[in-house]
Amino acid sequence: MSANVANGDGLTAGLDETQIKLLEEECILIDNDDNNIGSASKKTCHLLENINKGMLHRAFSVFLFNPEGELLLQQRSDAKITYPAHWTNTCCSHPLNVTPELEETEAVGVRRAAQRKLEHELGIKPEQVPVEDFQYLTRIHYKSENVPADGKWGEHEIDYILFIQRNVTVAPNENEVKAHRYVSRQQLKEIMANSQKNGTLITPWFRLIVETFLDKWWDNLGDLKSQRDHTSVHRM
Ligand code: DMA
Ligand code: MN
Repeated sequence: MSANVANGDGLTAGLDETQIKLLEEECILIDNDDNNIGSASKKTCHLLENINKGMLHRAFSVFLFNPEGELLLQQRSDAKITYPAHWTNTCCSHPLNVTPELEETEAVGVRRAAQRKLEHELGIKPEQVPVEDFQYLTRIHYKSENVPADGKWGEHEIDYILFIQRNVTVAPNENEVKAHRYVSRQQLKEIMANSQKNGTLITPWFRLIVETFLDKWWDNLGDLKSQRDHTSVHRM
């Protein structure tokens, strides 16, 4: 792999130091069927130059609901390298190339990574989000260029969709999260419908999920097992 990979010298000039450091994380490289084929740094995985050659990595998206059935949204911080200031689902990131997060049985590695990042981004204590409480629903294969467009960064992932309904205490990490709020289905519909008019930025993957699957899953919050599809990878 390394011979084809851009070193990215100078690519991070002017970016947030903490976020630059996080580019050293080692993500899991996969083929189109989500088979582990190696690893590469977060930086390498998110460079358009590599994405355009087909490089693909494993990711997850958490949708956390409170006991009232409202969804927790976050606004990404201005420091994020990709999609700064965009509103999105509760938490997104990547399982890392470390033994506990590589475990594929019942997607336990991805669920462990979700628990880790809910604490890192939103200050949610791991005991409030037990690994066994995350419902893995399905996988979405998705690609996009960064917004605002920079010609450098993008996403190309197979994204595990994880739902969890729990009463949690949120204490956001300001380097990651600018704002957060719970929304009802009606409030989310209004936010999405008025986003252009109001200048509300929405991540492309969250918009895709809202427009395709979210209603059906939200309808079935009390019986998420009925919504599981662990065989498909939805190409979007
Ligand atoms: C990447 O999220 C994952 C998806 C599903 C887009 P991210 O950019 O928030 O990752 P991280 O929090 O690790 O920077
Ligand atoms: Mn990614």
